[in-house]
Amino acid sequence: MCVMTDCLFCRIVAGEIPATVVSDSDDVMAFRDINPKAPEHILVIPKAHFDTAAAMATVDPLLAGKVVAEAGAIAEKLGFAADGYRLMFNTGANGGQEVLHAHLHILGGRPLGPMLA
Ligand code: D5M
Repeated sequence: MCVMTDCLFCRIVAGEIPATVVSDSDDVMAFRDINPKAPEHILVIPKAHFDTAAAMATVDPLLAGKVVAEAGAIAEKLGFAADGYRLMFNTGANGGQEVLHAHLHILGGRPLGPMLA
């Protein structure tokens, strides 16, 4: 379980900050991005705190797999999987990571082109 009281996403996990929750299980949670870059923009996070996706996958590869699998399940559930979507883990400063709690962006609902700017 998440213990980082100064982490924004840990506080969402703890219910201290509201979010538009899309799915919630014992160890993985998904909610809508507050600043959507596409018609469908959802963040899938491990409830336990890891700074980065790589740290999560190193310590708990099963959990990392659950995060990715949940992204696919959400895309199916919300009906945009067939048209395709993008999964993205921003990492560190050059990767544009603003929240230092591993999170998988799901972007969908429109053509995204070859790469996001
Ligand atoms: O992405 C961090 C993302 O987190 C960014 O797209 C905005 C989103 N964000 C920030 N605060 C919130 C809250 N309170 N709810 C939902 N989404 C939020 P990064 O990859 O770190 O740049």
